[in-house]
Amino acid sequence: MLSKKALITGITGQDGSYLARFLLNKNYTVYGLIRRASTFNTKRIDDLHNNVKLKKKFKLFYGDLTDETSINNLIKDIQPNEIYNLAAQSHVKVSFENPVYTANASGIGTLRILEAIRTLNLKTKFYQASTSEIFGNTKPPQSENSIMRPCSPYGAAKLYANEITRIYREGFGIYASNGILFNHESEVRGETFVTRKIIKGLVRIKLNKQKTLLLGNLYAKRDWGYAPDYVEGMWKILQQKKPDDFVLATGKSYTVKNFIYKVCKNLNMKIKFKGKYEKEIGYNENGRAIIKIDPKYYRPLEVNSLRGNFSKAQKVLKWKPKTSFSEMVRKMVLNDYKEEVGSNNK
Ligand code: NAP
Ligand code: F7E
Repeated sequence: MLSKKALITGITGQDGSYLARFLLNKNYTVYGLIRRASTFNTKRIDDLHNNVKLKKKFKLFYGDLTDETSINNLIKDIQPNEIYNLAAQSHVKVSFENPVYTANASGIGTLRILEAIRTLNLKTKFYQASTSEIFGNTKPPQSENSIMRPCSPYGAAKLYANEITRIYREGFGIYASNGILFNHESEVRGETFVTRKIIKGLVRIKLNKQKTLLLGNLYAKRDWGYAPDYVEGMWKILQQKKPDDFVLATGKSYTVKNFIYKVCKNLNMKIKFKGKYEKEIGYNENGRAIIKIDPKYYRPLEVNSLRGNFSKAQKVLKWKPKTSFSEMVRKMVLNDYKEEVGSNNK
């Protein structure tokens, strides 16, 4: 049987790197769109890129979601069976500082791909990386039918992308689906997202490589799942007879503070918080201040509580998260511990 062709935008990111592996295991030929940067940005996929056995199955091309020409040419040349649009300016706090770029890349970038599929008259199936951020402060649990009222330029750009995907599906008959994914983390999560930042920081404090960890809002609640489980869900979404939108989540949520306690437990560290608001401080067993609040990490508008209802995905896709919260934290802590100890021995 002929191998299917998948194009992944955002292949250098957390999800892209897991999805590429998942699809290669399913015998796809994987094409990845990467941005030109002044330093290497392919760390998460270098093992695939440098594997001579994968030369014909794994190919990377330069392009950018803000550049129509590169998108059109790539899609025209590859004529992929499936496109997974994972590329985005994906940091919520940064989107308040770069709102126009975020709208261009994370919002209109999606339209550029859909327009290429439409004008080239292709039968390509399209997956859009939508997000729980589109719900804003709608009361949990949030599902596909919940009110969508984002609280950040990122959420607004992603809501545009979510809706333009639905509109091209309903208006032009394009096979286009949204995966509305709640937060998902892993050993290769970007280090500026709160889970990885907490783990890296506390591991380094444990190893006496760092004195304090500076954080923002400790009381936001998130529904944190494990990224490798979620990329399987993305693929399942595109294997349905009819295109549709699906929430992928765990149905459980924890505060940022709960996350800190969990990490400390894994590291055999004690932590006790005292004080309120910006004066809240986390002390270790020796009474040393190891966590402090820096208001620069507060957002102009916060999404307070996210917890997803994934019953549609469970029923239709037969998808559910496999990895528990505890197991995910354990894996992430172990990985960063090894990484930090390893860097000492270099
Ligand atoms: P990530 O690690 O931040 O990766 C983002 C990817 O997008 C990177 O490969 C990045 O390239 C690429 N990119 C950024 N701007 C681009 C542009 N203008 N043109 C082309 N590529 C560009 O994100 P992730 O966590 O893997 O998430 C994947 C997707 O799911 C994103 O769209 C995100 O918004 C969405 N999402 C994520 C979560 C989550 O919890 N992880 C939840 C819901 C939705 P560089 O490597 O060059 O920076
Ligand atoms: O923040 C609070 C922060 O940046 C989580 C992206 O993948 O998931 C992600 O967006 C919470 C927020 O993720 C710090 O205020 C406290 O309430 O890890 P985060 P996010 O904003 O939920 C969604 C689903 C996406 O789609 C996005 O692409 O943690 N928080 N202190 C902090 N957050 C950060 N980053 N840094 C802090 O120091």
